[in-house]
Amino acid sequence: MLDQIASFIQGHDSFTISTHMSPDGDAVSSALGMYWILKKLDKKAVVVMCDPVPRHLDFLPGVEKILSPKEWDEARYEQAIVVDSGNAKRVGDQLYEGFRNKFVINLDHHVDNPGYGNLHYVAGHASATMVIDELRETLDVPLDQTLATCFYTGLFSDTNGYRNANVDGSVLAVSTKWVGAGADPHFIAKNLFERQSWPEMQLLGYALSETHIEDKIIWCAIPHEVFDRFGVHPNDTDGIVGQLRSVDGIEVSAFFKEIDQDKVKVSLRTKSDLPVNSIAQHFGGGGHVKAAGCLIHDTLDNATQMVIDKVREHMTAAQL
Ligand SMILES: [Mn+2]
Repeated sequence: MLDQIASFIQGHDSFTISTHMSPDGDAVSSALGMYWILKKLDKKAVVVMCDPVPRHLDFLPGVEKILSPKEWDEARYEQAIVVDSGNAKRVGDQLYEGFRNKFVINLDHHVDNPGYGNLHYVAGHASATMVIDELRETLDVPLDQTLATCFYTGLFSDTNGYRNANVDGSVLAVSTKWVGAGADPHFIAKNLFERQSWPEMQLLGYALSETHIEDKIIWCAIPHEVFDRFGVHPNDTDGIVGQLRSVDGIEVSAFFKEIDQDKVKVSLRTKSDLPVNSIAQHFGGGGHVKAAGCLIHDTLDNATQMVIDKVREHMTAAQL
């Protein structure tokens, strides 16, 4: 399949690249990695995302070129490449229609990806950037510092700083290759994990004061007005669910953000073997076995209740 995708890319001129809504480190890095590969092949390319890039990713090469849906001139870029998005709708409502009219290449590492699009390559790698690097090799584009920085950032971010269960020798070997090509581990780690703003830290304090723990489940729900009160964008709080999971004895952590009225973004994490992506799928979302999410159109209270009930149900079934 990679060969077919590579020859399709070689045979066409202009591409729009996108990724999932609320883009994280791997989403932005794999989209930019794809962008730089296309540039090296002298293609016309543009990256568009339905939500803004989190502030701590502003060091990535090319991040300033990323467009919002309003800035995107859909007709100018004929083909579409979607990276790191487990299903077609996760590109977001503002982009989904536009992408439906295009030839779509789906490059991903989510095991529950149904294989949407006209061509797809889904490999169960630890990051989408590992998938993009494979495509780079197939296309014979040389690795350089720009690409290596994007690739390393996606992998370091999606493995939570090499702490996830899927970190093995191949993950470290590919990282070593990228460092050899110029990726700077300390610079990337500082940007990813040590750039919380003081308001974000204060919001974390508030979140902890509103956190519940019951039966090895930890969760916290943040109403929309709280983000306004602290002056923090909901996209800049993705670290909180990981902090919650880090509590000793916890199996599942859940973080609920009311991003708009009756629009609740849910993040789920586990450190047990309970596949949280199957819980997210029940609500129309998805993701990885140990990290998944969904968007629920209901009140914050209802969404919280429904998801926590579902988590309990799955934990009981798994005898956790
Ligand atoms: Mn990813």
